[in-house]
Amino acid sequence: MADQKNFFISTAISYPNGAPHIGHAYEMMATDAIARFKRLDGFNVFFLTGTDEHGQKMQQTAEKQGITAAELADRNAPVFEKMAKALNCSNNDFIRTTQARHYESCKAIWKKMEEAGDIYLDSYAGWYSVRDEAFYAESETEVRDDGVRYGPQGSPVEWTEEESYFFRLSKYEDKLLELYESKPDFIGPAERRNEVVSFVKGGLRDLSISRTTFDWGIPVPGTDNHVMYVWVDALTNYITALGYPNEDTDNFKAFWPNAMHIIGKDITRFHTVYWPAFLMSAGLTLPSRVFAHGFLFNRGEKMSKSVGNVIDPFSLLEEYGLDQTRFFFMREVPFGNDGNYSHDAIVNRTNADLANDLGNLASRSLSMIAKNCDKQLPAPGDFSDEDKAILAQADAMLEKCREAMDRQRLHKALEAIWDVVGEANKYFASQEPWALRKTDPERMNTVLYLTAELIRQVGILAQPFIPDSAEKLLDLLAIPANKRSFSNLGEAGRLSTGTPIEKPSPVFPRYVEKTEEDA
Ligand code: ME8
Repeated sequence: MADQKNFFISTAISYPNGAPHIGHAYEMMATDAIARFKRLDGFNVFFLTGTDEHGQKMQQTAEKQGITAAELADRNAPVFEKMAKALNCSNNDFIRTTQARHYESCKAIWKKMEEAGDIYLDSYAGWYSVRDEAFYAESETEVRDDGVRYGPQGSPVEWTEEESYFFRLSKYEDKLLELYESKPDFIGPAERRNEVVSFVKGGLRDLSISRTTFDWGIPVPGTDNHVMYVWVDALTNYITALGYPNEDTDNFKAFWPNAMHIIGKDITRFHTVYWPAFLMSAGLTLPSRVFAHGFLFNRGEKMSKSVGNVIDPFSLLEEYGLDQTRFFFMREVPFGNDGNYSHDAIVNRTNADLANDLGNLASRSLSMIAKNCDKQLPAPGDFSDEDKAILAQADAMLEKCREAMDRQRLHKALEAIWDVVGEANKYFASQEPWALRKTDPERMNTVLYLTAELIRQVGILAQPFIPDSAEKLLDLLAIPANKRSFSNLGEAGRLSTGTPIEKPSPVFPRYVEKTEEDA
């Protein structure tokens, strides 16, 4: 079916109450890699990211800075957009929740939930965390030694009492449990799924979904003093971007039925409890999967000493390079787990996996072709068993990567690709084509042809993760633009004898430590 080939993927939309940090960058890079992977694998992809601009957190931060919340959003949202570009994100849209299209969409979903009989007026008295923009039951909070009461994510909560509209979340308890049961893939990874299931099994209380004590939000239709709770507004961004409230747009019809949300683990409850309940209430299709990644921590002292504030994603890119940064985070941190990063760890990955293993292999083998084979890919002779085995391993990469990427195991996909890089290095070293040049030039041709073919397949599969470098690698092999998708992997796109091969320019520069004088 045609619609099976469509794929929607989103990041969370970030609060622009400050400049973006590495956690935001991490989520964008990883989501971009999945989006690119799917495109190369033949899917029609819509990748969405953006900023979440309403709510009390934005209003309070703006007040502290002596500006309006709108000014704060206008100052920071462009920095998030700039970061998406700097990270080479292939997003199809960048949504800001202050846009007119989004007001329409939120009003429409609110009215649908109201028509379903799921919204009623009451008053809220309970704990609220501005930092998390979340209501918490008293049992989820604790008073610490400092006398302050904290919520489950470690942010302070304050007592809030105000008139509020409520959403009948309690009505959806069984339906949600049924959803988790019948669609075990709805929430990933498993730890997050288990947490959500036990939270819902613990009983759901109706949710306060409007605020009256401040006005930085989308007005509740038919009232003059309520603004929507920021999470009602924020979650709705995903369908706004596809054209909602018009469910007949091509994008809505094509993409909403196969939607995946990539988020951080701290906002799982909003995406896997509230959001599906709102959608069920409004009579809309649910996303097919919500995957929560872990948190990043900077553990390396050396990093901050030698480079300054590297938590800032822009300086990280400047210091280590775009693809180096993308590769490091995706290869090093199992997606779904928390992860640490440090200067040494980034340098190790950059120099070992990229510069040495892939970069050197490409430059040594392709230089030999340029020099010894008349700048043309030589014709291979018969393949030995060893040749056949390594080619088979390369041909099998796509299936392994697909399987890993379907579970959002980005690090496993990269591991499968770099296993082949490792094997290719061993093959090249053990075959000694430089020695064969004199003793058995035909065999040298076979070894060089095969090494180039391995690099081709690695280059094609590495594109989602390190797009610019993979492009350079494929350029060195003169692979035409229309031969770079995954359908060209394996037998289908084998390199042709006679392909022009110039002396290669380096693809992956080594990271060289700065000396005291440079710093
Ligand atoms: O939560 N490591 O926005 P946000 C990894 N506006 N990921 C991190 C992180 C870290 N140290 N810190 C934050 C919001 N994130 C809401 C989302 S979606 C409808 C509304 C992740 O700016 C975080 O988990 O606080 C979230 O997925 C994203 O960055 C934006 O966080």
